Amino acid sequence: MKIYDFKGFANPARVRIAVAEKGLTDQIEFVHVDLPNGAHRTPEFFAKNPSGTVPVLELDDGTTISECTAITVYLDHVQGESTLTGRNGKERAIVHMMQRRAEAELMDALGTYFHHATPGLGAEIELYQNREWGEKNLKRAMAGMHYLNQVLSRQPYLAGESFSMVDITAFAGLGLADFLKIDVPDTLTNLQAWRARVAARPSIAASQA
Ligand SMILES: N[C@@H](CCC(=O)N[C@@H](CS)C(=O)NCC(=O)O)C(=O)O
Repeated sequence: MKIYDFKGFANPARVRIAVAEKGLTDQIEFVHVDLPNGAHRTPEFFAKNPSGTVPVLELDDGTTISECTAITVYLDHVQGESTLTGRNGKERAIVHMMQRRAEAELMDALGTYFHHATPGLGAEIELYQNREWGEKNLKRAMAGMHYLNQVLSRQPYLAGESFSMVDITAFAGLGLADFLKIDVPDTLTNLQAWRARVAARPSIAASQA
């Protein structure tokens, strides 16, 4: 299998953590896509992912799967038990509900702030920017952090009792916040404690190696 990505970027980080969690590192060839130089805006790359984003998983039969959630679902079913995306219908439903919230309220909101209210990927790539929309999304992301903190007041992980892809999404989202020099407020003690616990998982160090 191949994964087209850009090491260190937030969404690629989500899939790299999932790969490490599932013990699949040896089965993947990572292919660097030079986003700042527009390598994801070519006809060849659009054929793999019409959205022009990384990561993209390419299976040995040529099938291409984009969107971190879909990629993680696939990786979670390659071998062994599905540990990241729910073990039964109820768990799967809750994981997907919370995954959507972690994306919309944190990861994607910060991504929109990055693309609209900062230089983003550079003038060649950011052809339309709307600073007000970017700033509005920063407010949304801060509210998202408060929401996640509240969820963590009643359970150890974002989808319940066990670690899941939702924790990966939110952890990578906070990594993007760091990159953007946006602090997690000190008052969000549940989120801070959860972050430290997730950071200690071997998959985090392995995904950054
Ligand atoms: N919803 C997508 C988001 C992917 C995404 O936005 N990736 C960023 C890198 S972190 C990207 O490729 N951006 C390229 C661009 O915006 O031109 C997913 O889950 O994979």
